[in-house]
Amino acid sequence: MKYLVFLLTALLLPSAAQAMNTSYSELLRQISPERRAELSVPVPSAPETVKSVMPEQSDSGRYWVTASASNSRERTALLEKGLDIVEINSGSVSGFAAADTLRALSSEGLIASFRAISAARDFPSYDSAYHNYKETSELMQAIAAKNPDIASIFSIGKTVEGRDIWCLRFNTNAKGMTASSKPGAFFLGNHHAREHLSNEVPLLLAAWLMDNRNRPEIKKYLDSLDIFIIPMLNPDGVEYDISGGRYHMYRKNMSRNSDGSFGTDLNRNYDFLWCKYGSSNNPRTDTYCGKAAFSEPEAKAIRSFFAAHPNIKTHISYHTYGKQILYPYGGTYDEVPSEKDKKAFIKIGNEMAELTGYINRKSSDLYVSSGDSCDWAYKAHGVLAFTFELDGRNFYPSASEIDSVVSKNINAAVYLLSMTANPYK
Ligand code: 0X9
Ligand code: ZN
Repeated sequence: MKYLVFLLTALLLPSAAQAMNTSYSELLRQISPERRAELSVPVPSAPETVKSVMPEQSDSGRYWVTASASNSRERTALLEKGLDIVEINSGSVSGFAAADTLRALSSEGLIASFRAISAARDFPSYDSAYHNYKETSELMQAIAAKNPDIASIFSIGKTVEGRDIWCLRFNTNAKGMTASSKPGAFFLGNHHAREHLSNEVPLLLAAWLMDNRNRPEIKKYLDSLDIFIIPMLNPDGVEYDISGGRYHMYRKNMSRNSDGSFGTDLNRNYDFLWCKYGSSNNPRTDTYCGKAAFSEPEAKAIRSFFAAHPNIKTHISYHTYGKQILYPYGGTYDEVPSEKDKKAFIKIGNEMAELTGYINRKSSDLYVSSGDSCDWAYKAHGVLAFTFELDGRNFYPSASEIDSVVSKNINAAVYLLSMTANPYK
């Protein structure tokens, strides 16, 4: 079975990945202000604009369209005419349309504005150092290919739109999905689509660990632990958020809801006090908890992943932003039942706060929201699970900020590795 997984992985991921540079310092060099200046990447002061010309009959492109619609009936009519509604505002909706749909809507006087979107789904040029799904997958594949004795890559499941959710694993004797009795540490990013730094931190952590694998103080963890890294849990949402070379401020996954709207908040979809507090059962809202606990394939994949790896002891789920380290519970003001675990959360969290300059606190101090992944991981599996709210003053910090955020978070992650074999020491 495991050979089948490797074969499929090799077939599914482009071979270009084999030749890719995986060096941590080179990855950082690519995002340095000097390098960006060298490449003369312009940093625009305003979002890029695309000249909009009504498409010809032969045009097969896609368009981002804003059309007028003030009520559910009008929105339903737009859906039936082929508009893929993504955002609903008062008096208008925005979404994707093929050229012929755009022409038809325009002839009925329904179009407020439109712009062509490039087939490529990518970050705006000034933030091209961030890794999109393809680049993330290729880099993970390249890291695994360069370190075959210790690293493997496998998919933990597929997203709503059918993308693989890739996991990199560092373990000297267990590869792919096979079980291991070594203590496990698990780093996870991008529950929320627009939180792109939360992909960069675990992704570059993986590159850094492999670059430094022979340093005795790192080798001892690589030899004795089972390390899992899933940098991008919600690639559908990420690809939507960066589609057309601009940001969409999108948070959720890409599930189609019964009212035609999109998305469940994946960090409200786990089965601990599901949909009780700080979440909404209105599908159009950003904090929609989904039809049921674990209704979403991405959350289900995480559930199966934890079930398959009961050796996992420690965990960080990366989010942005706020410079906080949050420990359970966040779904209730109640304390975790074990005094020993509470002490470990405070001690380990405080140490990681020292290393990052973040504040360590109980998650509910921020706000109470139930159904989040870390509460569930702790409650269901006893995992010492921390939510990190990384730096940034908004959801789109400049690529030049990646370096410092990643570096300090590597220190915190390595400290967590040092505590994984015995978190209570
Ligand atoms: O609300 C969330 O899911 C997280 N914040 S974010 O801005 N990244 O969306 C925080 C989760 C922390 N958990 C609780 N306070 N329950
Ligand atoms: Zn988040």
